[in-house]
Amino acid sequence: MAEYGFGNPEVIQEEVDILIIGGGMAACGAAFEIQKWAKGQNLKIKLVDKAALSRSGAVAQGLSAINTYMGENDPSDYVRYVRNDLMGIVREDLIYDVGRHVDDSVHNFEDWGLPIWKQPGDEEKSLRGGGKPVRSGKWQIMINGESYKWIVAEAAKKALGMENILERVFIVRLINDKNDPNRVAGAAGFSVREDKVYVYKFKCCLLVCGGAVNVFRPRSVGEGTGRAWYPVWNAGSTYSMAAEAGAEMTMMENRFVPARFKDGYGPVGAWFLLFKAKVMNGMGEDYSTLRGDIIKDEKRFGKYGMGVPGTCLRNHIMLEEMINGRGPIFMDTPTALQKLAEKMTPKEIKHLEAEAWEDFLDMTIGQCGIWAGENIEPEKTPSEIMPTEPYLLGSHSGCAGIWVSGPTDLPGVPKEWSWGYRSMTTVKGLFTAGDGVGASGHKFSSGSFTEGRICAKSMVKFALDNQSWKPELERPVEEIVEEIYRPVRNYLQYKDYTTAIDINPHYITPKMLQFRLQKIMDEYVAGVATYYRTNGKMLEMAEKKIEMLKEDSLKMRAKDLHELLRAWENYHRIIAAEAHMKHIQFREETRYPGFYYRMDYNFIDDQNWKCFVNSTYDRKSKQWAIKKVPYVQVIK
Ligand code: SFD
Ligand code: AMP
Repeated sequence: MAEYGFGNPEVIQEEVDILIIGGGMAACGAAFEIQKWAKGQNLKIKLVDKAALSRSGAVAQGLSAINTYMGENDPSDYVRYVRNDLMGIVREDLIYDVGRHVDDSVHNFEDWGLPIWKQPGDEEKSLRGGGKPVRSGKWQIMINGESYKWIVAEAAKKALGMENILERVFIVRLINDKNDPNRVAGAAGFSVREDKVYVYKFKCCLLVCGGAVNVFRPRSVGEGTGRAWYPVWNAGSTYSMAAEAGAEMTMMENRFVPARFKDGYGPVGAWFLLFKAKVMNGMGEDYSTLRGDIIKDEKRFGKYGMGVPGTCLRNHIMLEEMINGRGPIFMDTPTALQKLAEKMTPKEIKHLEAEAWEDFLDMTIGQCGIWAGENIEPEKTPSEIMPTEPYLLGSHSGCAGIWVSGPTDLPGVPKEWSWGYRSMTTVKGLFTAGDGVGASGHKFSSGSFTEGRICAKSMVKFALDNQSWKPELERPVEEIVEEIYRPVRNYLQYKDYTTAIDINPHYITPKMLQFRLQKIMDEYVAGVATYYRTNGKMLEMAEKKIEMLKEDSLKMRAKDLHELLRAWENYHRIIAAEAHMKHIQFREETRYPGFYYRMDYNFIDDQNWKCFVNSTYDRKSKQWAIKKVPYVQVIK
């Protein structure tokens, strides 16, 4: 083994008070905030990220807008907006809490150097100083955000200290406490650059590894493989590690199927909201005006189609066009730009066209590649729009995630929604934020950062309240190391059995296993193959196949550290996928038409299903327990 160069990892063990797992928006929020509360307390705090902080997570490529900024708006109104968009079932206490704190985070971003667009005349004023932002929508403000993550990470690094940050370490598992199975005591992972395994003990941790991408077969296959809208390095780690530690999950049936510019996955928000573009079908019809009323069918959609349609319902109207042969769907960029240009000087028109490109250059550069490669000039040629493969996330326009303890100072919130420390999961010492928090979407980058800050405060309190407590790992370190390196062992032990290293009866490559997962999810669990449709029988098939896939996942091989990363990402995806499938199976209605359809219950059923669906996973028996939890409206 030694002669092969890797396979005998150095094991590094460390005890800290607080471990932050992940380095994205939520983690940076926590890193920025935590020293303020920990000052003088002699707490050891560490952050580990699988990638490099400056460009890790969803904001890696930058963004063009901050989608959650209150400004002149009332946080209660924000709650109403999120509730409507997520079809009535959300944790309003959590959303309100983000709403009342989020603006301070955005003001900090500007202080740190993020350029925020201002209304004419206000260019020199900061938001804090009363400058009025350019709003694309009621909640969204425009930024020049190519370096957004870089700027935020710099502030996080400065606040926490680079000596407390370890990059390129992938955390594989949380480890429960030896004496209290409902408590976390540690976490373990490996370096993606060196032959090293890291084992941490802590009093508490923040698990913020983003959502889950590439669980479903993507639309981009073959030469386009690898393109996705949400970041491919969000591999379900948050959901799987929390579930395996015993945390109660919530709304894992939810998913986000965004309408995006086809093939390049460019977001549509700026086009709809800022440029006021319209979409049309293949016949050039403004189909949402012509046939938008289909969502007013009360038997199928209840009252949800009567007001401003939520994101899934907008998708539903588009999907009906596609399914009935009236595609492709186009974003009419030329008309939108021409209308805006009517009162502009030639110089202003050039600037407008540059903004159209910059929207993508700042955030989804691949879309510019498509435009350039296909000779598309947006002022002349419309672009195709397409609903993507499903993503699991809790911070954007979705609400899959973990059930967490809420704030205690809001009237009308059920007592059982808060159990001590804000943002703690049902497992003692395990906190989450951003994509990790379920039943409360539409936080976006700014809200995720804000939730990280909220966690920082409560984690410090937790660590101080538990100062005399000593974490003890439930499992021996050697066993954990062997488990993490199992894919390497599979490879080293069997690699000489065949002459082609990818073909071997003793192991499966992570890539092939990922294809299998994506095929199952796509074909049985309402992926693009079936136009997002499934039923009880299809889910039963998926259940069996995922169970076998889980067994086979023990046979994944890793011929190098890169494959070891891929192997564990896939394992995390499988657990997240299983949770999603089990929740869809349990919820016998179609709560999110346009995101997925249970064809055997193809209607919204408020009478029986206006409730949260929560689950817990038993790592030892590999069984899920699923239940209904009452929804309570907090804000009128
Ligand atoms: O245009 C491990 N988002 C948008 N937010 C906005 O405010 N405005 C926008 O314009 C938004 N749009 C958008 C957005 C995202 C993307 C990809 C695009 C466009 C193309 C959403 C936000 O970015 C998102 O809500 C937040 O970033 C979520 O924050 P967080 O912290 O929950 O997740 P993260 O930032 O992805 O960070 C995850 C981190 O975890 C690390 N990691 N580390 C150790 N071990 C493991 N096992 C790990 N697994 C993952 C990652 O490296 C990363 O650091 S638009 O579409 O509307
Ligand atoms: P997107 O670019 O699709 O991720 O959207 C960015 C922001 O704009 C999010 O807050 C969306 O909810 C919002 N948004 C996108 N499209 C529309 C639309 N057609 N109507 C209203 N809001 C939208």
